[in-house]
Amino acid sequence: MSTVIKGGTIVTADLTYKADVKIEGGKIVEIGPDLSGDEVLDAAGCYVMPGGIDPHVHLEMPFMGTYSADDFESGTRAGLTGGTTMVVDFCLPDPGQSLLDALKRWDNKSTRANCDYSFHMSVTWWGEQVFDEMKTVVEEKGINTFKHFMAYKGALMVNDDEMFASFQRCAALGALPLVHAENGDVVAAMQQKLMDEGNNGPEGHAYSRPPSVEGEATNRAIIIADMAGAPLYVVHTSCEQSHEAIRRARQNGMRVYGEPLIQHLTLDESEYFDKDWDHAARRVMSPPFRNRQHQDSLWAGLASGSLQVVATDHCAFTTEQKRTGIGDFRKIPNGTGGLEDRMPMLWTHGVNTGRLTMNEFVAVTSTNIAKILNVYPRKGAILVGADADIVIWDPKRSKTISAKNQQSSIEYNVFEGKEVTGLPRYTLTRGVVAVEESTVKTREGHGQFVRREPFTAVNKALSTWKEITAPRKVERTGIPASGV
Ligand code: DUC
Ligand code: ZN
Ligand code: ZN
Ligand code: ZN
Repeated sequence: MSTVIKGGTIVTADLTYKADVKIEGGKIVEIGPDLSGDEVLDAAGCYVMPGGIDPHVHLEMPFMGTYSADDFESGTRAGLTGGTTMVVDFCLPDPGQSLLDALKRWDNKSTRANCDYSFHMSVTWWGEQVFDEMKTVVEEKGINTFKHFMAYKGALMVNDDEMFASFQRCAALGALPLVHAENGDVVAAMQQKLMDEGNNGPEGHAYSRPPSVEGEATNRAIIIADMAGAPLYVVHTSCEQSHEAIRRARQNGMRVYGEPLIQHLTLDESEYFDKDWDHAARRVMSPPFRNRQHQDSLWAGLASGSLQVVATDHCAFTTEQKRTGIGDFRKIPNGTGGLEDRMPMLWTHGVNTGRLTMNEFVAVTSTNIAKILNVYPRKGAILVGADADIVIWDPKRSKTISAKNQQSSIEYNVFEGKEVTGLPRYTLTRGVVAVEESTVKTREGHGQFVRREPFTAVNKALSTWKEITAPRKVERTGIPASGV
């Protein structure tokens, strides 16, 4: 049984050209003019692009006393509806818990996924057991990325010495460290101060996490990674201070990557000053939304290449869950949704406005991510031999985003009322049509775990070759007698 995508224009990270695409056994088997097959998908007037990869989601995650509301079924259904064909979720061991035990929980819940998926492993504590298990995680479990929280003091946060040890371990294993970069000590102190002053509403969340605490932590993580001889990936880069640190590091030859979220690119801090408590609390996430200047910085970074990836940090909570934080913003579960809307919102606000080319759109939603996470060209490519994870994108299709017809299981949407132009006509996951215009045909359990192999030495940070990581022994003479 073969499928042919006919009459479309292929758009990849570096090329735009007219050709048909033939699929068999879930893979792309031929690209060229006038192909025929058993089933034909009409792509006239459409762009044929690699399916989106969302490298940052939290599905059914135990967090802040509850569980994020979308699971692997509803989350991947939402993703596919918006053109995303692979997600990477964060396995989150409790502090003190075995990484491998935590992974068993993630293996169980991910069996319901509608599209392919992978995991990052979180390092939420440090010790010999973590050091040992990291090797098994990389070599046996096919996970080559480790996330570190510099915030969430007293819960998930790791200290600088622990990060340094873990980054060195990553370097030795050919793994890429990730950081949630916010100064957790300062955030905790600011939160307490705001509460003491009677500032307990959701706006207190934003006041306690200003851009400078993110910029400081990003810079600190970059220096620690460089000292450890490791590259670094900074999740949810939301502000100029953090972007600046990444830009500077890259100019100095370090492999540092930055990941803005679609929420930070398109929504701003005024959302927290909406009079309605629910409205503001639904938008509480870390880092919080920023002002227009920070948004402009992120867009500029995507266009110039100093930022490489657009993700969602999809971590949806119902209004009822958010209300746990009435009277104390510190208890509002942090997180917003975005899986279904990332690609249409980025196309509308990026490509349609001229801020991004179509090829840049493909790069930041798919190809760059596949390369950084080491799954290219199996994912992120329209090439013979690649998985047929494809979105057939209709640049003329429009809709108004609304919770009324979304796939996510929560009852609101932070993008409510936004008009988007540019939506999938079809989304294919390994050759299977999962979405056809507004008809969702996802198959629960179709998704498979994607192994990600360790990186070769070539992808390690440049500092590996600097003298600082290989101290030179000095043969000294004339050592003065002590106590002189
Ligand atoms: N930030 C969020 O807003 N939610 C999940 C975790 C995080 O770091
Ligand atoms: Zn985070
Ligand atoms: Zn409102
Ligand atoms: Zn996250």
